[in-house]
Amino acid sequence: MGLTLAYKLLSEHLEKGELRQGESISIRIDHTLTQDATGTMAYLEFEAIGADRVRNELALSYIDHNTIQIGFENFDDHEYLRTVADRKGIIYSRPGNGICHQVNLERFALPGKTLLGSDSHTPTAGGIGSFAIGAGGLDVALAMAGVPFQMVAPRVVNIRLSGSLRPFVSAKDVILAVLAHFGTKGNVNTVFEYTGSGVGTLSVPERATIANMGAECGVTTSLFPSDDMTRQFLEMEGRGEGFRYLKADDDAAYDDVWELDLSSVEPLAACPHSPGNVKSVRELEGIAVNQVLIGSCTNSSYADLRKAADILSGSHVHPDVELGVAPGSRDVLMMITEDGTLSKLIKAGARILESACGFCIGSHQSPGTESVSLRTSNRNFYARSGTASAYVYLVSPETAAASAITGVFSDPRKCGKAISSAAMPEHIIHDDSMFIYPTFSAEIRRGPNIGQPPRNTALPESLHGHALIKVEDRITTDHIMPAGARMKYRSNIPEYSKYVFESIDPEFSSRAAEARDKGEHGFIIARQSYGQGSSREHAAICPMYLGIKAVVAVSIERIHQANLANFGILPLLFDNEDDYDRIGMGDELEILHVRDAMESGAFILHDITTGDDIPLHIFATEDQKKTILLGGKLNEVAL
Ligand code: MIC
Ligand code: SF4
Repeated sequence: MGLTLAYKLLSEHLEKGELRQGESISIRIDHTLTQDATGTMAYLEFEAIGADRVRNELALSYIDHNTIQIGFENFDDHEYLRTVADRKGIIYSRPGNGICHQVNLERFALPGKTLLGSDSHTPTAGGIGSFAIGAGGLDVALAMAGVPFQMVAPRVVNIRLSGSLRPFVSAKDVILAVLAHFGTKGNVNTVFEYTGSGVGTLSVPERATIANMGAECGVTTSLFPSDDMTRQFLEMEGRGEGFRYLKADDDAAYDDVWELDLSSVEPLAACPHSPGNVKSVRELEGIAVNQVLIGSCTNSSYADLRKAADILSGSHVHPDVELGVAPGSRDVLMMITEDGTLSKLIKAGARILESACGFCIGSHQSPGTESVSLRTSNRNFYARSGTASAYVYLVSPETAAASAITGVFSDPRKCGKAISSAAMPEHIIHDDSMFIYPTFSAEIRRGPNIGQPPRNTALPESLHGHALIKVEDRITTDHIMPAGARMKYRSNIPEYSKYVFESIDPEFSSRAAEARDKGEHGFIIARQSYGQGSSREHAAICPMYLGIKAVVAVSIERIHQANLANFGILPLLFDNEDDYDRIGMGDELEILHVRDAMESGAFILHDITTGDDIPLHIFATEDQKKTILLGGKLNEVAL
């Protein structure tokens, strides 16, 4: 039986363990990336473990999230990141250079390389054939120090593409079709591997859009083969020497196969408040739209903006609509400037936004009260836009542009315009002058907002406290740790901790801090798919800082589970799902004989309020159990 591409790449990088599905393995990491919002903590951790310089092949630090700079904090963070990069051997991508995943795809990602990034959309590079994984900052810090990355050998699902996309239907619609089929939960420790005759019809940026939003399904990564299309992309980027052909064996065995005929895909939209809530644009036609935003790491390539501009050309944005466009990289901005695409956008009334994450993470362009916002980004979680009452829909650039003109949800196939089919311009601009290469000499600068990564204490032998919050299904890391206006506190844990669960329970933080100060151990009770979405390890660090010792859930998503373990919080799962209903908010809870339970994996949660004993099991590898007992990786690793 032949090998999948995923297992070929894993076996090339295997450092420890047996490459059998479900086994715990460690792999060598070639490339790493961080962005500023997770990067400050990652580099503080890199320093805290005593690392003198990076040991992996290529380490990149991008500034793209906190670029609005209200107050001194963000600029200070950038200065810390710039100087620590210089000192430790990391390439620094200056603010203005673009969104990490888009820039990385254009300038650094290579087929066959492993990439670990402190951002959940790192798998974007799967579009070029990298084995690219999102992780918490501490795991990336360790990878930069040359420590292999621990993961579970995944199941591999084959998404077999045939046919080709019809005009006005785009890669965004393909991944929305994938999301409609696979959903946003239940895909932990899975790789989506794309094969079939349809793959060759998709450009690298289109593949990257599809790989990018695999993150919304919760998969470890998504992977495309490396073929002539990939070679052409790399040659145009002036990086042809990094090309290699890569594909699965013809008789590769997959855990599941799903066939999708690209010509059957129609314009789709993810409706509020989940990327998995997919409907056809046909069903939504006519809904009044107040805002249209084109950009983000999902859809901000040259071709995305070119298609949107072709639709907008000769028309003007509807008076009821605000239209914003954020090119994904400075290179894209220069290309659309050179070929006239930018002036089409400006003439149509678009507000040109910075090449950064911006609106996607709620840093600006928050929609109005109860208004409808159409975005080409990848997440429409509750309140993420900065306006809790708004209705955010995720759509393709084509649907976004068509709707911006009419002021209502519109099917782009009916817009009556002609659009370019060019995935790339004839001539690619690549200007690397906004990268700063390390000299190993800078003095590291730290502003007053930059603290130290907090350490947990070793896990006590018995836990005693209260259910400090009880939450429903699909709690995202945006619910746990808000971004947007609060993101400037990413380097200041005591301050950021004041906002844990802010959008669903603003009293949580003070309640938890009070319990912690009385010496209690806090419990979070959750249902399915807890910790979906981003890689932000702050969703573990800040609860830890507030005294949380255990998350008890029906299921926990991969990156968040690893972050909990990395900071010494117990990830516990109910043996019986229905037991979730037996624990009340505020119940007094206890777990005894923690070390024995760790050994067997079986825990009993005693609910003192009701007298119930609830069976739980730990969701952690043997290595993670050791880490949790020690109170987290910072207490474990010293270089
Ligand atoms: C996101 O899209 O949610 C983010 C902001 O890029 C996060 C990282 C972060 O919280 O800093 C992610 O996707 O991991
Ligand atoms: Fe930035 Fe949005 Fe992409 Fe996250 S999803 S990296 S915030 S553009």
